[in-house]
Amino acid sequence: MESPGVILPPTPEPTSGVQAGAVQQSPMNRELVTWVETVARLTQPQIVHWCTGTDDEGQRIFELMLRDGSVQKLDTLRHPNSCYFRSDPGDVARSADRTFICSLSEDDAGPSNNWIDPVYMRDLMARQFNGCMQGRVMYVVPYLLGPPGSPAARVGVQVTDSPYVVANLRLMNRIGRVALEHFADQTGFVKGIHSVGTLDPEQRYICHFPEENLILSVNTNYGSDAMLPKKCHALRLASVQARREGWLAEHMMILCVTSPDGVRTFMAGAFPSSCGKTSLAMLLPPDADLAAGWKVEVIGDDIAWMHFGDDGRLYAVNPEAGFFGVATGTNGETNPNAMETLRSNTIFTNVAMTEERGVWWEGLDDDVPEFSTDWTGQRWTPECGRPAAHPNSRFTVPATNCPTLSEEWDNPQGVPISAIIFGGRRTTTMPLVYEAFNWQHGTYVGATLTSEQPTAVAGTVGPLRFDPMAMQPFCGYHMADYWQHWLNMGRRDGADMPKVYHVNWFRKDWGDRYLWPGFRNNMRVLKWIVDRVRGRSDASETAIGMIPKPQSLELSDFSWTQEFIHELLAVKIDDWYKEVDRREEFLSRFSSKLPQELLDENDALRKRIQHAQLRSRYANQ
Ligand code: GTP
Ligand code: SPV
Ligand code: MN
Repeated sequence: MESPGVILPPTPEPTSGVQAGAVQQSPMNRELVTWVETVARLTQPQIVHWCTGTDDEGQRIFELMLRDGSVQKLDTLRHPNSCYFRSDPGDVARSADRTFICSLSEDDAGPSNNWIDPVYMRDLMARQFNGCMQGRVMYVVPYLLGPPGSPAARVGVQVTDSPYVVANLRLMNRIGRVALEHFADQTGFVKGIHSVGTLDPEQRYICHFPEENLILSVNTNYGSDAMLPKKCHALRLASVQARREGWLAEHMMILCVTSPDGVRTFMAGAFPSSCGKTSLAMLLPPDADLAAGWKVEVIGDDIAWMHFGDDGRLYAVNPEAGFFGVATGTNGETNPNAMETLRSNTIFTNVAMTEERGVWWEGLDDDVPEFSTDWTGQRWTPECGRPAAHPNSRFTVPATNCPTLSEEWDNPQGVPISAIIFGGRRTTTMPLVYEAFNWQHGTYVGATLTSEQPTAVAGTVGPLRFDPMAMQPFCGYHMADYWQHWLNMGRRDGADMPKVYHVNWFRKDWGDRYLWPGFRNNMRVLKWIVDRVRGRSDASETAIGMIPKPQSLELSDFSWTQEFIHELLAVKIDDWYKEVDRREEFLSRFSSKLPQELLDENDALRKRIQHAQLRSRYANQ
């Protein structure tokens, strides 16, 4: 039995007068200590380790994992301070069907969540956790979500028996002392218990108890099913809290576009998992735009918490402090800023490791290693017929690694959001970009967001799935109540809501080729949005919303053919009839609680399409 080192007393040593005093005297802090003692009695670890978040502690946990073989050190020249981890082959992505919302009433969870009775589930989880940490270290990780000193920030504590999870939390979150210092100011904290357990997928449970601010997770060691501050706290529980308190907890990246005149425009964007949030947040503008003085900077790549400011605008903070990004497909062309970001202090999960202790994944480069160890731990050669990296392989890095991190990223007040962008993977129907008419229409656009998720087989397209606001897997309560909350936000006295957009980088032609080159070129769409929110660009009104006039997309330096542009911006009546029918069927699943406004929007859209059809018929006569 090895311990990572010093076992700290539950209350940290005072560092400076007032703050440290507050830590020790806070009733929250006492509640925390009592709760941790209760958890330890249940799980029976040999050692309880309170994480301080210091570099020294991180180093010792890293060395411990190296010694027990759970991670491998990468080449120190090419990947300073970085390591390689493989998870169990049955534990490589979020387990949506093992994720439960255990609200007191089933109706509060709604039709889009798995609900289980909280009393039953607590009992089941108590049996899972009983003695599960015997002979091992129980880490206690206090964490702060949001910038230090921010009125939007919230605290929580995750107890875990996984050093790998602690290592990830260190990179992804503000943990340890800085978090404890914020406990005094808070009226409550989220409690999370996690155990790696047996990793048996049949016995895996990721459970949320919104009334108790409690998360229980067992038999997983992967991603946000095990790193509880991310999706479990910052989205599922926070969404419930946000509704109660009048703010929004969203699955959105946050970025800042600076125009050549120095004006900054902040945008938030919701795209379903693996549909382009990190890529857009880290976007590198085309050379001509860089030369003209345009700049794009990242504030967050996955989650946004948005509160009203005194001026009635929505201000966003990123509750996290690091990125857990998709590795597969990331390269110097698709995301050069991500490649810079992961040069050091990175945990690579489920990629391939080369014989020189480097990393490789499909889509990284053409320098395919002759031999490597694949994500399952087997010897891999280019001829072996298996992928070297798992399609959902990931990198974990601190945000401060990113060369384009905005200086506003930890502004306690957040950044004022001028535009909210929704987007999914759609091979047909959805134009490159359109603007919603107003907040209610924008809420409808978000509520009916769909994507064709790629399947595990490369090159194929999955079925069309609704993923409202990209929150289908992450909304901790009834989806229809959530839509009502969005509508209510826009009706608040003095509210000055962002404009809402829908984008699609994935439209294809008959030959199954993307019509849009994407990536850096998405800047052309961001610039149009900047112009729109600054009132400097016109648009054509169509049945579905406002669409750029081709000349306003600034495509002059662009070799893309005019036909493609025309096709990209086309609103095809037949496709939209099908779309409206699909949406009506989807919305009707929420019948009892569905806000009437969303049905009204769907009907209004259908009428506008009918008008457009008539108009084009007469025009052709
Ligand atoms: P999560 O971390 O799962 O929430 O994913 P994400 O939304 O951050 O997606 P990410 O940016 O990691 O992109 C996922 C995949 O989409 C990657 O394979 C990207 O290469 C691809 N992608 C992103 N932007 C574009 C684009 O403009 N065009 C095309 N064709 N692919 C893109
Ligand atoms: C997502 O699926 O949206 C992710 C990956 O960001 S995970 O952290 O596993 O949720
Ligand atoms: Mn995500």
